[in-house]
Amino acid sequence: MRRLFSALKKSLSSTNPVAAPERTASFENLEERRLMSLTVGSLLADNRGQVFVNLTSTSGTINKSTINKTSVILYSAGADKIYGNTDDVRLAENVVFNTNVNRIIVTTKVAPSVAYRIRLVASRIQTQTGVKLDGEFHGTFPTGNGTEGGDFNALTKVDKSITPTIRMTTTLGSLAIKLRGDKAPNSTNYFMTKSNQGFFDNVMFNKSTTGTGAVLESGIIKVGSDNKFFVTPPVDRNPETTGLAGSTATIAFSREPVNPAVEGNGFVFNMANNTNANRVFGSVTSGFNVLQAINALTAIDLAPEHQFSLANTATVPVNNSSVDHSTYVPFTNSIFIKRTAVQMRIVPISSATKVG
Ligand SMILES: [Ca+2]
Repeated sequence: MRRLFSALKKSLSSTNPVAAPERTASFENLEERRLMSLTVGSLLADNRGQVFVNLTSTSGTINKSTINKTSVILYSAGADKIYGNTDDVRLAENVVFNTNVNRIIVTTKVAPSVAYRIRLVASRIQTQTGVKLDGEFHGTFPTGNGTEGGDFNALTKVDKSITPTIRMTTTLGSLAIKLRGDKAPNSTNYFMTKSNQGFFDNVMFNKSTTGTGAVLESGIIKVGSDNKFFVTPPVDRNPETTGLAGSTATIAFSREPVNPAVEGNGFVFNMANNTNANRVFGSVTSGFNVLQAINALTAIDLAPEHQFSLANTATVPVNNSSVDHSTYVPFTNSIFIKRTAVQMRIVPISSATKVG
């Protein structure tokens, strides 16, 4: 580099007026090419058909109009069950680009736990100065081979491990929960089944306690955009003895207030080291700060305007500290779970691949 620079200096001071600018230009272009890139920085996909693609640009603003259904494409395997050939079927999808964080959000509907293919068309996805996506994917992020161009091609794979990760999106942010199928197989299976059914979508956080025994509960009361809400019927499941401690940032099924011998759909996050051991079936591996933020909100007792059939379910955290039980508007003021789904594994796909 030093030699190149001194050669450049030499040429700049050269008496030849034509040679000097030429050399300067070629030196600058070399530097530019190395620094300017648009890559996929990370990607998250879930088993209900939602994908987050985080783009990284060192080439300035990404051209939002280049991100649409023709540049971001999801496929199913088609009749032959092989991904990556002409038999693949494009999935109906919704593509949104969040310019604040350079994130593409793709949503489609897939049967839970069916793999799907993700393709980003490099020739279309560009920055405002026309730098194209450097998208080649070999299993690690960021993508690319250092030269712009090259489609991103990946396959989602169902996490068949005994400790899958749930991604939970709330109105205040997202978190990841590792389920402990090794210690709590029944509870893990039940939570995954309910997640796959979308049962926890629009379920509010309904109990918020701090200090000794602090928990944040959810899973029981559904809230609708019509501002009505209802307590889901109890299911009376036999508790599982998991042997896992109720330490901070773990998740445990609640016992039903009307019959503490059984469990239902209610679950709590332990916000402190608690004594509810043996009900724990997983732990929060990222985003615990989201739960702490929810638990720090003002919680209001909804009774008596809103009657609940279950005791201890009415202390609801709200997003506005001036709201009280008489001015509370369920969909507007509640903090709720928007979605739970199982995170998929992401693998490169370069040629036709059969997924079992
Ligand atoms: Ca490339």
